[in-house]
Amino acid sequence: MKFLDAEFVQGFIRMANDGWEQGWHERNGGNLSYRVKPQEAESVKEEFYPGEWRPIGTTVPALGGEYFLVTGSGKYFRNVIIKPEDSICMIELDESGENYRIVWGLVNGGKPTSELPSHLMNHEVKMLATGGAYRVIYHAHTANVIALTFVLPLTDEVFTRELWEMATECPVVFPSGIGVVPWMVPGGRDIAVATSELMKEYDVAIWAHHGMFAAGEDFDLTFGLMHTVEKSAEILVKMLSMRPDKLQTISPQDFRDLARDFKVTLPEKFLYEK
Ligand code: 2HA
Ligand code: ZN
Repeated sequence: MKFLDAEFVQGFIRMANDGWEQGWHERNGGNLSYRVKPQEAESVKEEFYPGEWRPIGTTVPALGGEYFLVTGSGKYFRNVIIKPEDSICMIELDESGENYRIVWGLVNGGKPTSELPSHLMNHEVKMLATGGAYRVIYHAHTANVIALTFVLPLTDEVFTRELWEMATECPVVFPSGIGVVPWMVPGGRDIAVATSELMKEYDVAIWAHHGMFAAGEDFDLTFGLMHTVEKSAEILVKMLSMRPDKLQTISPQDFRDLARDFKVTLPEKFLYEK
């Protein structure tokens, strides 16, 4: 099978373009990774031309030998759909989970996303927590969530509760809540460790004054999660722009009733009295 015709590659390209069309990827902002299934890697391996092994910058032993499709460092989401072979790459990890090599893509040179340590550490946490079900990690520069990180306290409790209140579907779409990482230097191991700690509990982590990470089983669920959180943030920004307080909202008891009927568990730490 031709690499670019494979369904998982097409799904990856479509998701990158959807994110671009949402306005979440100015210049080279944001990055996307997908943990490739063994049969998918097998189906395109005729086109592999492995490069040099290089250090990941962190260690992900549980991911040894896995393949990932990832966006390239400095590459633009805007270009993924027109020149995927220049914008994205497939990488293979060595058995120790310390090194990677490019096996396809980035034909004009370059490296995987600068946030590779965060992507891989999040993948490792999610793979272990879900018995392998989660395969997608997505980082986007979502303007409304970023705006809120300047005016809301940077706690998991406040962000989760405020975003839950803005749209009834939210507690059903992200029942475990949202984690918040205070401002940190991006690109390195420290922010990767902080983010992957939060990913043990949540599917969404906000990076203050920077953007968001979302994790999920497939492209639809992960894009949909990012979209839902950002839309809820947009409603909150609109509401706060009209007036600083609410005349009415969804109450803690309303959330408990919703949880019962929709068969989700909502942690009580988010249902505090205000
Ligand atoms: O430029 O989004 O966090 C890519 C990024 C870095
Ligand atoms: Zn970023």
